[in-house]
Amino acid sequence: MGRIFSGVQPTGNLHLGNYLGAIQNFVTLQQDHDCIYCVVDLHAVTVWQDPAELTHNTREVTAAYLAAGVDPGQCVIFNQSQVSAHAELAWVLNCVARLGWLNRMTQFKEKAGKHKENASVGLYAYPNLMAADILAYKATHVPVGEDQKQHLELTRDIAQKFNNDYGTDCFPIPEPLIFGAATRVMSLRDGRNKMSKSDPSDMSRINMTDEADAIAKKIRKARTDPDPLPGPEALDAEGRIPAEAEQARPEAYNLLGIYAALVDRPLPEVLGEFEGAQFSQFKEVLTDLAVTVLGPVGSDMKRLTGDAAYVDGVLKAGAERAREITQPILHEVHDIVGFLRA
Ligand code: AQP
Repeated sequence: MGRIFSGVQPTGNLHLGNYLGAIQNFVTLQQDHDCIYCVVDLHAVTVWQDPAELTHNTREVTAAYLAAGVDPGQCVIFNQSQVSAHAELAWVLNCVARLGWLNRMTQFKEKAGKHKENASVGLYAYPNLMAADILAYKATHVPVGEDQKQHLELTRDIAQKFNNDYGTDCFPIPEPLIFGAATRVMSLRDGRNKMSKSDPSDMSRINMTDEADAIAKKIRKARTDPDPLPGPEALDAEGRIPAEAEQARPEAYNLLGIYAALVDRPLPEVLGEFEGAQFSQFKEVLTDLAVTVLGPVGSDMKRLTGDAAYVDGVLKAGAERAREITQPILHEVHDIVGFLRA
């Protein structure tokens, strides 16, 4: 595998979905790959961010990477705004991407809601910036949760069109890496919605910095259904949850998926263990596991977030390495496009 790029927005309320769907996979991948992990602050300002909170949240996401085990000695860790190649390449890609492509992006429709006319231009063009993030490093693989699949397909279209338009093979066509037992962690209050930072209900998500009693309360109050837990025969031949089963019992499969991801065991095995159990019994075991796994990460995150000098130093060193990688790629793009470099 070539080069890995991924990022998380510093928009507060980092949660279990961000951890299982993204950050935990970053740690796994760093062992044998060239990895670049970004705190995407330019993406964050596509919706209003209080400046002081944005600074704090940037340090907090960095602290989450470090606390989860991302090693700045092995990977490049930096915040996006410190590396101008992202914004510069995004402009060129704005001129490659088509309006029709962006009009199909479901995340813009969800985030802009009924007030599309009032959404920022940045929110609309967000996927082009994401394409620039990836292509500025000629990254070949992008670990993301399910929700980012459509944006990554757009990146592939943009890379392909740039290469075709200019008759070049400058950009590799990046592949999504969607893996792990929890690629789409759902809300604890409604299993049909994704667990998300912007959900107004804090009870809908387990935050990475939640204390043990908060985790216990959220899991205890998590929505369930009246039936006992299903067994492995409910899964398909590949050990996956069939769509109809998930639709019928979204909360049950969400909690079981979270358990499997946290304990790092295959889903059929977990269903085998809890077949026929009541939710009350299962929730106690899940709580203990969530506290054991997240507790140390959350407390390390808090300690590191408070050590601004250390975190800022990691980001500064990472930004320098990122600039060294992107500068020749940006020069290559300028030459291909025909921008004069005197
Ligand atoms: N619920 C989730 N399950 C699995 N993976 C998830 N990710 C996010 N939510 C889940 C993955 O986390 C990475 C970073 O996400 P992001 O910070 O760039 O933004 P997001 O996807 O917009 O996160 P949220 O929490 O859903 O924020 P809001 O509420 O603002 O929309 C990505 O790899 C993402 O797939």
